[in-house]
Amino acid sequence: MDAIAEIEAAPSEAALHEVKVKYLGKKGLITQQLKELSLLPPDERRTAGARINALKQQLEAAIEARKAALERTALERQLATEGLDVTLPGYQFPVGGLHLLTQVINRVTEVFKSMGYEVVMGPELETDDYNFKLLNFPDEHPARDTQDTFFMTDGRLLRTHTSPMQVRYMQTHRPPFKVVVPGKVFRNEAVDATHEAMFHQLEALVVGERVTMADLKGAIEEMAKALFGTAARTRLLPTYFPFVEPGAEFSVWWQNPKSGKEGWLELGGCGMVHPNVFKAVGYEGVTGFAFGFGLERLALIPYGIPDIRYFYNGDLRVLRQFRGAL
Ligand code: YSA
Repeated sequence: MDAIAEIEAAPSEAALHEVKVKYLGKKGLITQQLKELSLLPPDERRTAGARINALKQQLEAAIEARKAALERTALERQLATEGLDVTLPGYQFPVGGLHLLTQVINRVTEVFKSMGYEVVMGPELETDDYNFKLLNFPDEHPARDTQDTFFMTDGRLLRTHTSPMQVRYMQTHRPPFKVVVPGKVFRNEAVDATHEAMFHQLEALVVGERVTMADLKGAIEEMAKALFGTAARTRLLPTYFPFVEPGAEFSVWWQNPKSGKEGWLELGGCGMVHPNVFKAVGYEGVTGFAFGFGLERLALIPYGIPDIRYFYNGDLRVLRQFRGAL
């Protein structure tokens, strides 16, 4: 069999390689002939050299062509066995979604951003000073009992509210400003349908010259209208927090268009920043208001969720209902 026929008959890439070595390898027939050229008389050497080189090129081209043909056949065989059947039914990839609380937090912070508030975050592990003392809860103050929490051995604690960020923010900024702080808070709580040991609050703080209680009421009213519609109403009832004077709890009148249920939804606390808090951060000649409320509370009633624990037990049957709720 001549060389070209051998190449064209090579059944695999390995066999083709063997033929290539046989003719063009270091000890191959063609290589050998090229080496032996020097033994020929000079006048024969040139024609013999040209002939052998032409043959070499012919073999190289034949090898390339056979290699391409073998690759094509292998690919065709692979496609025939592994081919994609586009008529087969596909399967659906699971699609995730934002947790209802994440949606609520995003929505509420968007509302405040649209009213010109800056959004900041604070540490969840706090010192007693920020969580209590600088907020006018001295040691042994009875109001500390309303916010028991979890303590580290070094005296730090899991913050019981987002209010410590009022002090942290004021220590590093000069008024006037408007700021909100969403985040996780913790309490040593007997967990039930409306109380969790970990929940979320949103704090708002506005400080400037001549900020009044009317501004506080207006801010709460604006937030309620943006969240619950223009018919929403709000009310303040006097109450006590050490870091405000006067202090109030605030509620929003809400109506569920689906169930027709309505009522006062008590959201959180508010008031005018206490002079002792301003003294602790070295502010003079300004006034301010603050409020803070539970974000679970905000989501619980309007969405008809009967138990706060549903937010955290990871039951997909609950979570799926609120994919893209807002
Ligand atoms: C008051 C005055 C200000 O100027 C600023 C902020 C505040 C709020 C204050 N820091 C505070 O934490 N008040 S609070 O103890 O009454 O909690 C506020 C809200 O958090 C409650 O109205 C409720 O909506 C929610 N909350 C409290 N304990 C909870 C809870 N939500 C779920 N589980 C719990 N265990």
